[in-house]
Amino acid sequence: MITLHHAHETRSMRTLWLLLELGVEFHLAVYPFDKTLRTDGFRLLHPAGRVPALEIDGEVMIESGAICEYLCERFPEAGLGRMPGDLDRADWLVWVHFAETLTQHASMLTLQYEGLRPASRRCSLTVDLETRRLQSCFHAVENRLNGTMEGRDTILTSGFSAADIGVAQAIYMGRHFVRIDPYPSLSRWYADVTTRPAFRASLPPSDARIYSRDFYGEDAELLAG
Ligand SMILES: N[C@@H](CCC(=O)N[C@@H](CS)C(=O)NCC(=O)O)C(=O)O
Repeated sequence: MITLHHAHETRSMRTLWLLLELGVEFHLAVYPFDKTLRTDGFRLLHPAGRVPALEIDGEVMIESGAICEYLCERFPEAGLGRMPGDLDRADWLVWVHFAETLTQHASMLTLQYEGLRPASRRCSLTVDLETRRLQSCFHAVENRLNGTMEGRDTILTSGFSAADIGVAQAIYMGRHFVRIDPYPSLSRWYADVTTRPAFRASLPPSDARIYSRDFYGEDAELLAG
């Protein structure tokens, strides 16, 4: 049995969404996003006390990018990967892993706004820099979706894949800090992929959210003048 060790609205949401799209049977172990992840028991699963961790085929895997590659290779019939030899293989790898570039900024901003208490512990320089770096990543996704004459409906030319899952889940986190409306192609694509039943099923129950606000960016917008 596959077991996903998960905390709502974190990177493990991307593994959950992928497992649901793959249509495989799995057990979901949900943890609060707090010091529980740093206990000795949890560190047996993830040595650095992070999520996701995935028990599969007698192994415990960490790193959402590696897990994504493994799952797509393990269940190729779902067509969410692009195997060696596929014309979109290089782009698939690039965008599956670009999700992590996006997420590191969203994750730092989540820490600043939701992890640090009281708010006076926040660092305005970090908030400003990370907001700008996240904006650059949103630009990159916008340009990717505009990259052909007619534009793209999915990250890859060849259609929906795990690259859409990774990048869209990173945007799900990042849009709490940078508005997506100024990016028309990104907004259209995000609205489309997030109608998928598997995305909907990966969302947290309303009482288990880690984001207490829908948007935190006013503070950064004020800082930027
Ligand atoms: N590169 C890793 C990062 C894992 C990671 O940092 N996960 C965050 C959640 S988004 C976490 O568990 N943080 C807990 C902590 O930092 O204490 C991956 O992609 O799996």
